Amino acid sequence: MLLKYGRLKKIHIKLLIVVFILILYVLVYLKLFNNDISGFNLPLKFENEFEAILGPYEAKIIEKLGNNGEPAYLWGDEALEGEKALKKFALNTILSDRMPLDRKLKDPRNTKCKDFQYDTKLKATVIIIFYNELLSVILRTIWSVILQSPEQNLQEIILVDDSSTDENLKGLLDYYITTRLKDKKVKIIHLKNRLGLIRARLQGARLATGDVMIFLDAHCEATKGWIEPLLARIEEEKSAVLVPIIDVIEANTLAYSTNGDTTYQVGGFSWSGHFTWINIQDEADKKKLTPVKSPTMAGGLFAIDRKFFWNIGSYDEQMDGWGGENLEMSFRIWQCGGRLETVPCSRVGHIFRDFHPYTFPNNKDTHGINTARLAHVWMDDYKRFFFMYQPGLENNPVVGDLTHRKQLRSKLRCKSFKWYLENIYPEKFVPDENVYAYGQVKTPFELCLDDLQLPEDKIGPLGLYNCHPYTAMSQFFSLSSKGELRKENVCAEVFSSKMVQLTECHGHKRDQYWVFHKNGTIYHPTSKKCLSSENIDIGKGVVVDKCKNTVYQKWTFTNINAT
Ligand code: LR7
Ligand code: MN
Repeated sequence: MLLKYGRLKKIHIKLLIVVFILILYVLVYLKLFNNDISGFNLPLKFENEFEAILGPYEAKIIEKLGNNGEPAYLWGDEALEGEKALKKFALNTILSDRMPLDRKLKDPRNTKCKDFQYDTKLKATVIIIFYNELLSVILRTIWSVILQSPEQNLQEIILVDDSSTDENLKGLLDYYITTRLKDKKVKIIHLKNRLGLIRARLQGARLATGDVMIFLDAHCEATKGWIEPLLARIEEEKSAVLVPIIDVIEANTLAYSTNGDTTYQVGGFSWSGHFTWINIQDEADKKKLTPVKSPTMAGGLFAIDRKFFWNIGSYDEQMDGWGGENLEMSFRIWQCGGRLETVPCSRVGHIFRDFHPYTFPNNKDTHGINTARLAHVWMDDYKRFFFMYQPGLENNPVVGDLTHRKQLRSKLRCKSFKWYLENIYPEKFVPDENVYAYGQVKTPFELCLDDLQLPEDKIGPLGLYNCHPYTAMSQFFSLSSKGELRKENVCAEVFSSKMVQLTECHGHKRDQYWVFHKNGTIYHPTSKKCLSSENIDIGKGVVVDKCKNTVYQKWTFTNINAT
């Protein structure tokens, strides 16, 4: 008996040691990942303090302000404060604080969407990351998700605080969750160090348990029926990554505005590495209201099967701060066998701000660096265009080690960027493909055609400037096989039968049609005139003039394709 008892005791001790080590592991794990899972055991002594803040705060809310997504206005001193806030935070914070957190919105969907029946049982984890966002805006985002998602489709909402410095986003937000959002399946983690939005999303994803993950920015409002078509589509196609139509919540009046219920755009990109909106090529697609192919996504709002997210390479964890992850994920999804689609029957509003209301550690150009990373990994030779915009990043050690991402690409046997361009985004203009000539366009006086730093998607003169010694995108022009003298999105067009401006390419020749002659003239058949640099000052726009034999009408392209 005694002996047995002694052995048992030994086993107990061993067990205790094992349990102790396990606990230690869990603690170390939590520390390692910088997570502090909180929000559930608040010290009681704070309760009264939080109530003392929340009570008056909630009492200030004006019922029906911003109801139905109508523009809302404040009066007197508050209106002035609101204007100041808009300048400071790119958001009317004063107004947001007075607007109901659960305001009602109109159903923005096309009426046909309302007839579709989705009976999906999939459950979503909604992941919302934030850094110093306004408390009332975050809460409105959460409330909209809770109120607009059927109980059976919502696994949980995970908030990831990317180490905000705003005090309200710590204890007060936690307190709100434990009291006002009790039993609403809302969890929060506070990261100990600021990780940037990419790694913050990864932290949320690691804790997710739903079948599907839906990522949202912290200043969104979901609308009626938003979640069902996303889940239903993933149920039928696990490798489909989906974006809703993203409507605009206006930063000053918080009005929820749409482009009507049939007009929407999908994602494209620019060679400078930015996300752009593009029109849908197939009009028939649009009318069907079924998911539509999208070459890229904006990045902030999307639904993805949880397992597929990990299998397809989640995110590039070495991407810091903000930017680039959206194009990286878009290219990767398409090239590695997935699909990216816009779901027109799902609509979510997003507050579009004119500037970042937050700063970045060390002022690093994270968008540029992250884009250089994705260019090296996914764009093959086509990265040459991006690096024409960012020559300083091409071989720069700040871009970091790419081994893992390149390994991922070969492990998943992903297709080439050329395949992506040809099959997924055939409308994308490649400055040196399907062109007669490209590069710098020079006069005999070493002056070059120049876009004069025209911002993307703006209209401006086709300028003349001293030729750069290196190839820079501002002096990179193409004479396309359609006879356009163009850049990525803008074409040279004659107006007032003399001036030449860069404006959106329309693809119908006419005033945007040019012919390059062997004698060096660039002829404009519609006006029967020639491109001329005569009497044009540096930094000003070129013109078309009566064709004559003069040096001012001679041009040379750096590269001419054999015809
Ligand atoms: O260091 C940071 N840590 C964060 O957690 C910086 C930001 N964030 C949070 C931030 O609080 C917000 O919730 O990350 C989210 C996105 O930041 P925004 O709202 O400042 O970004 P954005 O809306 O201007 O930018 C778009 O592009 C980004 C590129 O990295 C992200 O992908 C954003 O999610 C994305 N937003 C959208 O796609 C919404 C539609 C806008 C368009 C077009
Ligand atoms: Mn945003």
